[in-house]
Amino acid sequence: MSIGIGVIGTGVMGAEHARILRHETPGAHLAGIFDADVARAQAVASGATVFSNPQSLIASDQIDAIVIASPDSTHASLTRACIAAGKPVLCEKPLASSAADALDVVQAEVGLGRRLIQVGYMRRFDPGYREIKRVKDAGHLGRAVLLHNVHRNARAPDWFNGPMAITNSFVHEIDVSRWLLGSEMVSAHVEAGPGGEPLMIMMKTDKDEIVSTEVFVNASYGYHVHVELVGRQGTISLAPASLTLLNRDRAGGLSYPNNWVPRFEEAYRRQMADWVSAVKTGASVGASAWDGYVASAIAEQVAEALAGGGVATLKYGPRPPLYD
Ligand code: ISE
Repeated sequence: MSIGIGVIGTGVMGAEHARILRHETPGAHLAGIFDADVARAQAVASGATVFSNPQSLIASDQIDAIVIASPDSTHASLTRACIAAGKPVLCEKPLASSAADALDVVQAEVGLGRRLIQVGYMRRFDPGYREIKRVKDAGHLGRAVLLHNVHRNARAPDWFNGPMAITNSFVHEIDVSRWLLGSEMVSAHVEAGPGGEPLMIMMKTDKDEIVSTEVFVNASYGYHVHVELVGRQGTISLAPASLTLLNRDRAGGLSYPNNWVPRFEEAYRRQMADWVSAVKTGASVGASAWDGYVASAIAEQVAEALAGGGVATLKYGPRPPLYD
């Protein structure tokens, strides 16, 4: 049986999720679309029902599960509406635009007593990151001591404001570092470069590992994400993700995409396929609402530290048993 998916929001990510659902996801079909911009919704729908508001999409009996890809500030309330309707959700990161709102979502899911939410931290599905985790978990590197992350965007979109390099971009490293290391972050130190960027963030984990991250959202040359995990017996890092090596003008080089969609194409595809399978069986995969809350809570405290003394002792509440 094919399950009907509704997509809320048809910007860069919503349009990509709709495309993946239409062309690359066996067992599911794009059944409905909502976007505040009706023309954009219609352009992405190609045959799927265009709803006039997100509430009617969530309530519709054509819709079995929902992908939320609308602006960050709408994620928490829409996710709560899906929980109230008892429908599974793949919510783009971040889960909410504040830690309090993210915790409200967690509490709604705990109140329901079963997991319906997956947060779109898609790096967990990227083949390179997965291989790093496999090698580390197999013990091939010895004890992990350091994780170096680099997160560069060619340029920040117009709607990016103040702390979004942390709350919208750095949240990826918070999530993927917790996932790779299987550790919790306990403290953070953040510094900004000249004019406010790049940001350099150093976190310590509950196992004393160091996690360093450069976040540079206006790095000009292209979209570039890198990580190296350092263990006592060896290191492992992502190989260049370039599809080509271009030789001209007496030089040769790799290429970088303009944004994250081509770089993480395979991760987005696998994320959708695994989510659809999980929806069918009632299993949970990927980042949970709890993971989404922790990422947003750390991001908020790092953003406060940036505006203050640069240092934070990270705090978040105890994990409810639903997420064990
Ligand atoms: C964007 O929303 C993403 O998720 C990208 O992966 C990230 O690199 C970018 O900075 C975010 O704005």
